Amino acid sequence: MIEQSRLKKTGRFILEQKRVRLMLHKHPDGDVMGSCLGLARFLAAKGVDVGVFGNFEDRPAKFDFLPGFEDIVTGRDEIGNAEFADTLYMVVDSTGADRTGFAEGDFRRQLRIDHHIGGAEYDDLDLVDTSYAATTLLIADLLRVLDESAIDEGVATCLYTGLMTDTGGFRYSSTDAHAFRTAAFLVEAGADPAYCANLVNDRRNPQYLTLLANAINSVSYHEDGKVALLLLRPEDLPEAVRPEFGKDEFINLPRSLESVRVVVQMKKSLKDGDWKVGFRGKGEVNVQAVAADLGGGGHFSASGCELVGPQDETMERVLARVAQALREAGL
Ligand SMILES: [Mn+2]
Repeated sequence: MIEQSRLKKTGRFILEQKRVRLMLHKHPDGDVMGSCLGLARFLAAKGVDVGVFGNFEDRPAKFDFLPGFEDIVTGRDEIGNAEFADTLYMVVDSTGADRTGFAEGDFRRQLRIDHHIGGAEYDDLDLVDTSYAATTLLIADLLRVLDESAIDEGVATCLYTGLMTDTGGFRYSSTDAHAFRTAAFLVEAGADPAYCANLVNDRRNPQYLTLLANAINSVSYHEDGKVALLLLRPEDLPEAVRPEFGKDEFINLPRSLESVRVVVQMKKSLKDGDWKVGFRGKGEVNVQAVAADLGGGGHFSASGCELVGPQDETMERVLARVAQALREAGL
């Protein structure tokens, strides 16, 4: 946990800024959406010129109920433009500007608010602490120190949604008393748990079940069933369903099997030979170290990386590193 005095110092610094831009990471999840939109709404009410940048096309529609969703822009016209040189750019819920789709050299003034292991250090005022179950949880602490009464229904909805999604609906090993206490505060401030859960989870189209069936059929088991591997490729889907490829998460499905200690998901990108690889553990195996060795990062029990190479070679490489991690965990 970050001390109140430290939160206050960074918070006051942000409020003093002329212009603040919050940057979503690529493949935005509920935590980064809730963090950026919640913080933006709070700062705007305080008179700060604030905006949210997402330098990519895949805006996840399931978060379209969060206030400010429609105002997200790419930011390409501002980044690197001398006219905006005094902007404070905030890297939120990710390890560095490289995760935002912009290049590190594009910014003069940066600050990072995050709960991931390692990553860039931009400023003494950065707020990075891996003990938070979600970045939205850290931001809730920050905003409560600054002005609790300014957390309106909209801000609370954003922050609650990030907390709910990053804890897997308050089920992951990161879920602690602080997460529940903050959830209770956010509900009192106007967040509606059933509304948020329903809009995030229960608005799928029928193609979803085809994607789900494909994901289940793709599972293979390794290391005596301790590792389950999902192999997701657009070419395995009927043509009509392919546009939906990659929009849903299936990596947690095999996690529910008792024998499975680590889930690996290899998702083929539309560009041939590029793989997005995800790892999930159950609190025993350090999948953060696995991803870090392969050029990625994340958390102890949830991580990912991007690899380039032929399918079989990539799979072998990934499984060998996971097998090593299992041995290191004594499994
Ligand atoms: Mn997060």
